[in-house]
Amino acid sequence: MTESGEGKSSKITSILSISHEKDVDGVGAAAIVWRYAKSKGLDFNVDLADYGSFERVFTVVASQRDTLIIITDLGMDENHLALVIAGLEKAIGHGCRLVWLDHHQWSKRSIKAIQSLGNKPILRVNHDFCAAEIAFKVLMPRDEICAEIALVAHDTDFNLRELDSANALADALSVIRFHAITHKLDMTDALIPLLTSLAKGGVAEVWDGESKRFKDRLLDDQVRNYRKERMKKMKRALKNHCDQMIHGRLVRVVQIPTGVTTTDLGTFVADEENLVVDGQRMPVADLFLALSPGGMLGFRRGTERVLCDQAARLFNGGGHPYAAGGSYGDYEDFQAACDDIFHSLTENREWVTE
Ligand SMILES: [Mn+2]
Repeated sequence: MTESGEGKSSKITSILSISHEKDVDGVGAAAIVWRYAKSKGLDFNVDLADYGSFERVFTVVASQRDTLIIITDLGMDENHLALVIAGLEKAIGHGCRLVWLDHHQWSKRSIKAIQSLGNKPILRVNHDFCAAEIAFKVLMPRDEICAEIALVAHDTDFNLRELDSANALADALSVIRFHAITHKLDMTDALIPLLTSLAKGGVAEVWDGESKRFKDRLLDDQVRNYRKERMKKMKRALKNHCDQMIHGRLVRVVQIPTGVTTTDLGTFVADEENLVVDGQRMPVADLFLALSPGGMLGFRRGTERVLCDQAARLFNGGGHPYAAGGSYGDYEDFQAACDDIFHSLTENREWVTE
């Protein structure tokens, strides 16, 4: 037996795609991996996961044999690094190979741990692209369907919101995910129909660009209804906003309703047209915070006079200058929580750009 990577890779019979369940980027990346598997004539299995389910995912990984494991749109969960490495080591011992494509922040320790694995692992982390774009470039650079999936994923992941198809897919994903959460369904099972269509014929298989409707009538109705309800909920939430001028910047906190994502709310409050409360027009805030009932904080910005990632750092979080996340913790009184948040933002001015 030789230890050469080529010798082992020739035994590869299937692909296991592990991707982020939460957004178009993650699901799009999985669709690209699926098309790659088809192009190579390999069996395909998929596990759509989120942070918090690494223990389950890497237990499954540990039992794989002669499988190419392709992980996309997931960074390393530092708290579970040892568990992840142990699972991957076992799989690699069974003739598996690893390809990990991502665009999140990676610590040196985690990069080294992955690169030290056997069987020539491939780790590509690039912050300039979304995960679906990286998957497209690395795996299927000549496939037009994958190119379009990557384009749509980019539009949602960088919050450009320029493509109807991208907005529609993001909303469809929310509809499916909220339904699965409410009914305690397996997330991968719930997303398989959409993923299958994407992998089969790309965005055009799911969305009719002419009529601007989903080809699946039921899904189309659900998304329309979801958008209507969401608009109502966001208007109601905005009524209850808390505003404060801090370091010359307008900071606005809104309690995020269930069934609405931070991105939805962030997009809503960034448009002046939506900012009418009781007949009064409000300005777009420099810094916008969405506080969830569970105490999670989403940060978005209305101007470039603030840095979301620096603000999020004050709440055990991080992210990008234009979007970030953190955690405030449990609270009962929204107004009191806002005052407390404003206090933290007053104490520090790293988040203010000059
Ligand atoms: Mn992503």
